[in-house]
Amino acid sequence: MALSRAMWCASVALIAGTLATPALAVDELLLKNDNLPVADPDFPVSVPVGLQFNFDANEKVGVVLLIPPAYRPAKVLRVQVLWRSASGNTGSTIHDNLEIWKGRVGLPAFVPTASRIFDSLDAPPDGFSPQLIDGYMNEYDLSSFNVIIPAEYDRFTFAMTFAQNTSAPAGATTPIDLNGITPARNWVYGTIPPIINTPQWFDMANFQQTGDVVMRAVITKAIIAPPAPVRCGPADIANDQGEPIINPPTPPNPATPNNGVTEGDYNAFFSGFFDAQAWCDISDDQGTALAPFGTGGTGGVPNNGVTEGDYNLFFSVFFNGC
Ligand SMILES: [Ca+2]
Ligand SMILES: [Ca+2]
Ligand SMILES: [Ca+2]
Repeated sequence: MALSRAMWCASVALIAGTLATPALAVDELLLKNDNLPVADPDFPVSVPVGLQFNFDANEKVGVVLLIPPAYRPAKVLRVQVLWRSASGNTGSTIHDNLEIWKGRVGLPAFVPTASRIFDSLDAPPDGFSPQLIDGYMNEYDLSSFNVIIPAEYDRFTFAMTFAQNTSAPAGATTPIDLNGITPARNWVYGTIPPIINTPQWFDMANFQQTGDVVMRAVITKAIIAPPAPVRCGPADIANDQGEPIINPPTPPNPATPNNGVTEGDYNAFFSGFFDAQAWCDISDDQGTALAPFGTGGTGGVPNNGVTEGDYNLFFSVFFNGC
């Protein structure tokens, strides 16, 4: 276990390289605890860092990142891991996985409670393990995985699991900055045999670590689609004021109630049927209801928009109500 070992810390001036600033889109925000400059993943990182801790296989290192209110709920677009040895040129290593937890890991438990919402090994279609290149800010694109931190969480945890032991300073590790450590932002998951033999999260600030781990994330404010309207049957196409709730030309007033199949649905159907408006498309051409109420449009039966099939279905179910 790394925490029980004699620890050392060294500041190393690293190989010279360009420190460019990568462009962030206007709606993106870089989150970090460390005070090192923004680093372009395409160039070696050339600023001094600390090398501390030897991690063991299956241990995790994690950083807790705070989400400004304007970015909640947050979508995690990319994550970054600085990876460094003293020489900065030991090549690349593949470790086990990357994880995102909503909330803050560790004890005492932070409210709302942390739970893991992303594991790169489970990422579709085949999962992945991160390859880390010594001397670089390694960046991983998570934007296609829809990793959303719900609005009630003001922080999340980005963690990585080691596949094998690290061996700084000769080997690379996750380095730290040189201006002190922020409590409850840097965590390691492991054991301290023989005292604590079940893995758990430990706050590195309590274990002589002197800097913040240089692991970061780029977020944007998540766009949460409004929930699909609740409909009680195929004829329930509008709210009680006749504002369409399926394929609406404009979003219906959310304050207007929808009490199932009413006059509002009748009015909406006749206001749109003869113009073939999309909210009247409730069945396939044979009058079989579309999902979620039927299997319309499957089995080779076409659905050419608003046709006689929709008319027939609407009146076959309208007077039944819901
Ligand atoms: Ca710091
Ligand atoms: Ca209705
Ligand atoms: Ca139709």
